[in-house]
Amino acid sequence: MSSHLEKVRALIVNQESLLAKKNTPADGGNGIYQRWQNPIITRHHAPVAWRYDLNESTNPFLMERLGVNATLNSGAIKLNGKFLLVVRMEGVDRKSFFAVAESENGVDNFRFWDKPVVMPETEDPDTNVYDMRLTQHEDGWIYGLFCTERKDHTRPNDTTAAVAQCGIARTRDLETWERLPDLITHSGQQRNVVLHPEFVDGQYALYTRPQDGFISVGSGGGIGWGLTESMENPEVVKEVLVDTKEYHTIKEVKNGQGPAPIKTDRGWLHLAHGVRNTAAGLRYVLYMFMTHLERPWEITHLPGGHFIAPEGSERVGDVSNVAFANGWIEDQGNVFIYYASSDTRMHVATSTVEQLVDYCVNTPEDGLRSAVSVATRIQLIENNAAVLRDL
Ligand code: M1P
Repeated sequence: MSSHLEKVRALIVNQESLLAKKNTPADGGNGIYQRWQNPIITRHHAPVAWRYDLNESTNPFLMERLGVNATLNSGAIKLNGKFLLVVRMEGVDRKSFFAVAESENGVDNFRFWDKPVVMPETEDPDTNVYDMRLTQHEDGWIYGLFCTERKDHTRPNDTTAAVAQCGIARTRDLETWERLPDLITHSGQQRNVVLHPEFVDGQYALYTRPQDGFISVGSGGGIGWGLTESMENPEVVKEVLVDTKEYHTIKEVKNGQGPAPIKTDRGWLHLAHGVRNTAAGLRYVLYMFMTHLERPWEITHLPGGHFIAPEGSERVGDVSNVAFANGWIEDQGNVFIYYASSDTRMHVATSTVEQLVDYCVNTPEDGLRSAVSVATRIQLIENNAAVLRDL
């Protein structure tokens, strides 16, 4: 029989071997990005001391007292030479909270900081907070915009009725956070709101996602755009649509901006998610587009179809068939794309700004009809004939 302390030691040693595991590029690839073999953060990465009561007198069976259910949709930033993810950690009680995980190289050995983020609240306490988008703004602050979810008090008898709005906090170091008022918009609800990194017309610019209901965006939806004079009293009076949902596409049901866009000399690179319906439920995939450098609300390139879709074991989880990303890091021309699979675990795929711009500029748009898809593919086949002849 091993002693209590030996059992505690075994828990920690097991976890250390998981945290120290090297990641390697996965086999194959498509020339656009490289998936990496192992998920980078799972619920098993949550520190032992965050889950177990390690004290023998209060926990003689060494039970996991506060289990972690999932580690998903993470904001990302490189700060002081470290790759940092603000992970959405979900307890077994279904409540999400934020926790910072750090890696030296962005692809493995992610370790959580000592304690989860203590996010200050407004006068209207949040029931649930999740999916933070980090923006290093030119005003000098790092902003974290996230979904704050509360009970819909207009439907007191419906225990599932909820309201989603955009919570806002700012920080210099991801340790101390200053909570600002929630964003006011004149749409029913908001999720997937993202701060643009630069002032536009002297104002803060936001990508929004106006929606009628909590799950359904209703007749509106699409990725919106609006300006606010201040983040201390943030209000978007007018939203224009940047990218609409579209019949018979990967974003037929809804879509949402992913992380803040990356600036390139050809325009702003955007990562987003698109949702369509299937007999097996909603399918979430990632897609990309580019917008104009001076007018970031205007799309210049919109490659057709998905960029990353859940594959293999990524397809299974708490909410299966979901790829979702709200964090990426551009580092000396390399791009680290952090995505969650099936609302359960975090992965990384790597690419470069050059590849992603090429992908956006040169991938044909969705022709919206089968006949156009066939014509586009036949054109590709015919263009390839000469190369194949020379083999
Ligand atoms: O379950 C899939 C995703 O659903 C929501 O995204 P959206 O608002 O676009 O439907 C979010 O709850 C997200 O966290 C989740 O991953």
